[in-house]
Amino acid sequence: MGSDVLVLRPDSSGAMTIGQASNGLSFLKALPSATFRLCPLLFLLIVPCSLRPIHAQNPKVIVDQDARGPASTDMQSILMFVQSPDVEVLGVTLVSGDQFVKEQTQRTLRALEIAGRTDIPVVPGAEAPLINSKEESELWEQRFGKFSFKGAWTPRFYHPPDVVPELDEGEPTTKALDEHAANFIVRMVRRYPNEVTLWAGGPLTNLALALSLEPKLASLAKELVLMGAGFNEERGNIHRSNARREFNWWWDPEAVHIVMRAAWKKITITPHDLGVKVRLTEEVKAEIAKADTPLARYLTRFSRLGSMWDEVSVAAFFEPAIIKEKRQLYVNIDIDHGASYGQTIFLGENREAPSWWKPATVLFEVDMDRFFQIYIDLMTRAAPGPPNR
Ligand SMILES: [Ca+2]
Repeated sequence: MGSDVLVLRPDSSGAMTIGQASNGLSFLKALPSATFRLCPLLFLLIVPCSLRPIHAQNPKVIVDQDARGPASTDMQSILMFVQSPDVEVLGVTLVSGDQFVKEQTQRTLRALEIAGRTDIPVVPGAEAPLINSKEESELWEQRFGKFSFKGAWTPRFYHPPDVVPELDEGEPTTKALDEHAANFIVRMVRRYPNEVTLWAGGPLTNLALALSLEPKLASLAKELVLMGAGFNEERGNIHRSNARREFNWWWDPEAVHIVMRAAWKKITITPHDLGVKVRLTEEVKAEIAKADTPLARYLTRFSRLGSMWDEVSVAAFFEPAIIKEKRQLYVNIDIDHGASYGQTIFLGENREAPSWWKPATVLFEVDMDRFFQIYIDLMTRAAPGPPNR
């Protein structure tokens, strides 16, 4: 591994590759089934419902997430999926990251109760990264400086993994599935070969474990869509030294390394760089507050202003036409346990990459107006209820 990292650590040369032209696939060609009926109630008169499914069975999705709650970017992205009548959510699988998985499980169960989607299985997964740890992160900080955010390890709100605080949003009455998330992912992908989109909004530990259990997982899945990685965003991400240390990927770098070398048919990445440009505002919250639904009341009470990292990834999956700028890049992570541990590394499509690096479509700009139409529409709908299966 050491030689890989020495050759590929990108620093300034890596940043230059980002300007190269993309020869990426057309999203509309690549995702013919992702043509969804999303007619925002607020904009019905001016926005045609141009993306309407004519055939089709709804796409099957497993939502793998570090579901901090209540109403974080994590939870709102889950809610966008479960509010959509145009996808079939096979399950919500949870992984420690922004919070520990036991707390996330309770908060996700509660959010799905509020949304009226208790038909969707909630499946807890990895409590800890494969190799990275709170203790190692503290040793790293002693050498290289403090992180501004460390998810569940962040000192200002840290509690042990087994502790589940009282939930302000109410305690759930439903229960999680008695199965590990990695097993659930393997089971679903085997049951529906070539049909399942794995959408990952958190660290990739569950997917790495699933790949270890089923080496054919990547080729059996339809595609991988994820929020993670950091490129040239200037605000330093979770550490002032470098904008390529994005939280999801930093939490479990070895899992990223395993996942990004697997044989996926297609990888789509929404990086930190895009998420920080899209921010929840009081105006958008006010539109949601007009809806008289339990979900709208939950969001009005608990959602916080700020970046919408994960929601953007969901909207771009639902409606690829909102994507205004994307690039084909080889994307990976530095797993050298020194100063560079957990940094995104990348090469342009025309650069020579090691054979195990897979090209990914990386999104850098979306149509913001249309994004908010999609978000508001989904969050103000009545619960779609369980699909007819
Ligand atoms: Ca997340």
